[in-house]
Amino acid sequence: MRFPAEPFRIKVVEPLRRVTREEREQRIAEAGLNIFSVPADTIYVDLLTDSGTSAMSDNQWAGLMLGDESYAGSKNFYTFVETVRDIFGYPHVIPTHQGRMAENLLFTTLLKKGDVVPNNIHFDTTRANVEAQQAVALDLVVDEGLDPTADLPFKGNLDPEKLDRALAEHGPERIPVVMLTVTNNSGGGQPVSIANVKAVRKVCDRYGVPLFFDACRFAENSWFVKQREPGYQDREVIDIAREMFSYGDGCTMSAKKDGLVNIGGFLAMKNAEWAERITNLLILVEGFPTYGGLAGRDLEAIARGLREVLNEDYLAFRVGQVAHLGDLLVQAGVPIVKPVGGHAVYIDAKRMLPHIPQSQFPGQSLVVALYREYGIRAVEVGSLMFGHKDPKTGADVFPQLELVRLAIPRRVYTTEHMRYVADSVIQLFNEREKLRGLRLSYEAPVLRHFTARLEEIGRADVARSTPGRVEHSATR
Ligand code: P71
Repeated sequence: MRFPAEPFRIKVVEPLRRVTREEREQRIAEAGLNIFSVPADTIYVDLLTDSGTSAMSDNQWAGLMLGDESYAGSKNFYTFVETVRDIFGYPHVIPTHQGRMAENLLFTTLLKKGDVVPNNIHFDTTRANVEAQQAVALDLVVDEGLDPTADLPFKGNLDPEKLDRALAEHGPERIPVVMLTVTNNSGGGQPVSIANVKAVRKVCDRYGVPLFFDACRFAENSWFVKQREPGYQDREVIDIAREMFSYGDGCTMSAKKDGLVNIGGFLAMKNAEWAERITNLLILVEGFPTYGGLAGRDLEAIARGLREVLNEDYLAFRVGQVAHLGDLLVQAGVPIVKPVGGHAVYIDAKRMLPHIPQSQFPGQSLVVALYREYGIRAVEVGSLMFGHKDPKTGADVFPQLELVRLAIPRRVYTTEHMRYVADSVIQLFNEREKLRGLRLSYEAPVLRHFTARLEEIGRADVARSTPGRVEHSATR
């Protein structure tokens, strides 16, 4: 598939250190086969996350120099508020240092014990912040959103019938807010259609419940609407975003994604009384309302990033680059989640490595091999991240999906980097029977994937023993 070439040129470069396979072998062993514990400067292509890893533009860097670091009333705050109001349409804008603080402030203010929050699929931090209030996080994505092989345009949609049933069952008094994550990260970066937003809004109205967006990847979602939803082909992406947000009452935002910055976030909403309560809390935990845990220069960079991310040449390249990586893998027969999402390609490790049972972490085995052989960092989204012991029986419970996510930072890697990643994954795919299962040697009681240590069962040197292996000179 062809897609537009990079709509930017490179003015500043960040050299990558050459690391030998032997060093990587040692590093990953020292890390207990946990990719979170590997030093980032030993990685060639880092696809751990698209969050906070964007390259800023010259325009954003210039904005940093215009940072007004006054404690109160920084001019950058006013530019930031004006920009958020213009795109999102919500009058009350509250800056935070990143997305999860926006979630924390919202849920601390709205939720009480036993409440229920529906969402298409809660991202981990959103779920954790709901549960921290002893409330229940309900995932109500359409059924096809959980099928990695269903090649459909809007697999991020929230099922309005499931939402209706949840509201009828729990009662609107126990559901203070309905959330919609755009794009749906935990479901593979899949978009939500405007028709679905409207349908969800209708159900919310029937019960008098407000609707909030988890808006991290709103520009990528709006781009998919333009590409895929009938009636939107001739609309500007910014207008699609404005229309989408017009059906909501507010949003939480991690600007580390579609804000094109390395740190920052915000809350925006219509309800003045909520905004006042949240602002009082903000002063306690983040700072004065005109900076909210950020420097003035950060607010300027976010304001500029929010405009740049809606540039359609940028979006065509961005979403096209991610799709291109997916296409290269599909052509070689590598099983991935389809269609490719906006910010990442998800490899289906269950189908790629059927000889490794889920109890032996096939996804993590692939993650380890990608780093050791090729210097690529991916992240497991499967049995290591979500597997747990049943509290009653003590039996192992594994998630339905066993995925490896290749998240692409924005404007950071070239298409040649994508080819390198594709070649590497394909090489491992062709040698897949050599990958071995893993077992845990240490696990923490919660969020174990961040600190777990593992070891290989029946260790086999995959690529080193293979004659004719492609040498990637960049990392040798
Ligand atoms: C991602 C992240 C960042 C991350 C978070 C936790 C562990 C590893 C990496 C963050 C999101 C997100 C959505 C939909 C809220 C947040 C939190 N995603 N909603 O995908 O995807 O934002 O990081 O600014 O607090 O790698 P925050």
